[in-house]
Amino acid sequence: MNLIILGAPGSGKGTQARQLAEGAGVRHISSGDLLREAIARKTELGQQVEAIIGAGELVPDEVVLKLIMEALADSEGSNGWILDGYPRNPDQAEALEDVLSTNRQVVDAVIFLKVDADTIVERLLKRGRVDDTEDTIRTRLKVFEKETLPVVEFYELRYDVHEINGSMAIDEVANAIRELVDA
Ligand code: B4P
Repeated sequence: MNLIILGAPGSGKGTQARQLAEGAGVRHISSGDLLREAIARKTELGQQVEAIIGAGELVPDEVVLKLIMEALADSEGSNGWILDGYPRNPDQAEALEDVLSTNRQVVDAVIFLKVDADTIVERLLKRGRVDDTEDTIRTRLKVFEKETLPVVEFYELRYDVHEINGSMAIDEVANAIRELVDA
């Protein structure tokens, strides 16, 4: 099973992808986690992206694509993957289509978690990660509307995009995703 989870920051992408991947025995590929790992290890790439993430802006496409390609290559031979946080703009979506067609892989489902902005701000302030300050959250939401919402339209032209209400409790969202994946 190869799945893409789209949604605003704080919509529950990471939360749901982690649970679902564990249950289904597939690889969870989170662009945010890969970038944060690079920052924690103080690699050259990590130092390059730290300030960008702190400001709530998107990291350059070629930097993230490299990490995603490595993770997809690593997951070859597994039962599949769940992509969380990638693609985040139409150019990344195009690049992913190219990589998947080269690897002869297909996308089985695209899920879009929809949550209103006030709920998102409330959730992320509670989490309190380094990029979860009110100003940065507002920037990330603007970036999402401008850059990532067009990705939903990109996929609607190619696949069935399943919209799920991400404002429900974590378990309810998980059940809704599972019903869809098992169908
Ligand atoms: P991400 O790591 O993707 O961070 P995120 O959008 O905030 O979502 P995340 O998955 O972590 O959180 P979730 O909604 O599950 O990106 C961070 C930064 O990395 C970006 O701003 C950007 O700079 C960079 N980046 C990443 N990918 C990139 C790309 N492709 N291109 C360029 N740059 C990129 O959960 C949030 C909180 O809500 C948690 O505390 C959780 O417990 C809570 N929660 C979740 N579901 C809930 C529910 N149903 N009810 C109540 N609380 C819930």
